[in-house]
Amino acid sequence: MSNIGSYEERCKDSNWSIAKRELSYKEGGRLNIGYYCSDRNCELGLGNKIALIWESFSGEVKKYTFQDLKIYSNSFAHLLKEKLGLKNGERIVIFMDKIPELYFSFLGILKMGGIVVPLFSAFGEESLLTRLQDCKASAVLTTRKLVPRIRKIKDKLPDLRHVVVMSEDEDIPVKEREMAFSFGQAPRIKSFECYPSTPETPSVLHYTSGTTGQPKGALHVHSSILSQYLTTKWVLDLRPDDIYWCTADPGWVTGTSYGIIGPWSLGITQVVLDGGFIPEKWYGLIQKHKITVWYSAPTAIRMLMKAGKEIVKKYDLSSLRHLCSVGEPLNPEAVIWSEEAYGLPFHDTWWQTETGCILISNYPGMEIKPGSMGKPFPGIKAAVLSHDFEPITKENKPGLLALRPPWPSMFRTYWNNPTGYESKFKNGWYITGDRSSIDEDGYFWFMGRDDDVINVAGHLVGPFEIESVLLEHQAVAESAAIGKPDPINMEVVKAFVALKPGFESSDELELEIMNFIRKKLSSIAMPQEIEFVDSLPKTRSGKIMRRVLRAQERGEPIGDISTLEND
Ligand code: 6R9
Repeated sequence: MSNIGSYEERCKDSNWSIAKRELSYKEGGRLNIGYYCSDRNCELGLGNKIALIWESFSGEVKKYTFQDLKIYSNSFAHLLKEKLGLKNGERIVIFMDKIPELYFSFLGILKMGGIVVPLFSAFGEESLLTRLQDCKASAVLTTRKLVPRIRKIKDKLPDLRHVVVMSEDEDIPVKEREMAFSFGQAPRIKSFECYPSTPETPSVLHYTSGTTGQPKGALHVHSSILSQYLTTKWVLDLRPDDIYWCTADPGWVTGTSYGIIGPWSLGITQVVLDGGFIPEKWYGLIQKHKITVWYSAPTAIRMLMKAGKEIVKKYDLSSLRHLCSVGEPLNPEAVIWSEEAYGLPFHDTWWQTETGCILISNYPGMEIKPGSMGKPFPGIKAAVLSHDFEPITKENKPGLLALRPPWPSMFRTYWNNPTGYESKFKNGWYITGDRSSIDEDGYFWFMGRDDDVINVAGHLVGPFEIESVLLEHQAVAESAAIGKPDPINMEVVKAFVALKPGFESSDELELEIMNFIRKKLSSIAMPQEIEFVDSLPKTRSGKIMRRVLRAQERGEPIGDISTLEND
């Protein structure tokens, strides 16, 4: 049993003041995530402790202490504030692979009071443009490899004053509004006066996809650290001597809440692997760095299952103590398999970009029901609601998964979209967009999404974003994008396309359109299949009924189509 108390005990006395106390936060005082994750650990005597073990895909390893984290994040804070003149509240985008600079700059931006906007390094120009335009970013921090994508759209971004290009050497050729930055060559700033942020000062803006419109920026504030700290401690069960590995990329919320803020607010050593998925590489990483706690995602687990149990035996994985998963439904087979293969089950956790922290989970020590998301975090009230937003009290009856706000890491708004934000609340509940049921023991079971958002390997993709880019292709007259079930990735994107007169469907055209999306949006948003159709099912008001296409695709009943235009 762990040292964190049982779920039942915690439910009796849980409240966020425990996190405040443990972080020595005094009501009304300053609260800066950047300070807590680096300087405070040094003040607590952890300066020489390893904060980050970074490994490149080719196997190069670099280690950084909390003292390094403090100094390098200071260097970034200094650069942004003193050299570039950026002010608190400005949106500063990080567009990098998982290199050390990403982690240092994340803390540096928070230290100088900026709002961090992490963007996934696989994003193409259109994905970048919509997000950068929406948040009116003042600066982008990127690398030599990725800067060409920013250059392509720079002219459409009048608010973008600075593009900082990470480089080993500051002497590289740069273009207008650009500068090169090498944290190795930069002055070592021993102390930096952090921006006096309070709990409600904006911190991180994470873009996430919805059914309608372009991606929405969920705005978080500095007090999120209270939730991230306590959930990391109690659900991920991190202890001082742990070596922790979160496989998520900080372009997505798991990679910031639990790949930066959670572990470092606890002064924990974490491993980052900059590279894709290869089972040998992953097992080798666990063996080499003696990883103890591993936070991953169902798609990765399914891929490891596919690679088989034989390969597991070639590695010493005995350092592992606790495993958790997030992002998609964790199928019961995966829980059972991991118990057989690693001697430990994966503990499913549920949460969202908007919630900022884990809210439902298989708490350590609690009996795992394979296939269930577990129970609400101590102190969190969750329910399943009917379509008139009243709690369903009957056991095992599916409804809308809802939560009773507030908690510290709850998002505060959607950037530029207060109406979209307000529409997420009904009768005092936050409506998650997921469907769930609750069993006789209070365990929550995920039933699917209640909207059209597509979940590709744990990454949410908005159909509207794909459809908008499809329409930019010269051959496309109409389009619809849906999620098609996939044995490994949970879902992949399938697009239905009606062509303009004069264009003929062909395999070449299918490939051309797929690549068009990959380049403009990302490989995640790229349709794996395109079906050419004469027309698309629409409501009388002209809205495409993705629901009908999805039901057809899955061989499910189509439901009420009384509003269908072409019936
Ligand atoms: C953290 C994160 C959130 C959506 C969420 C749901 C799906 C996440 C899940 C899960 C089933 C789980 N999701 N965890 N579905 N079981 N344990 O993933 O945030 O990218 O915003 O996605 O992902 O549909 O609503 P985000």
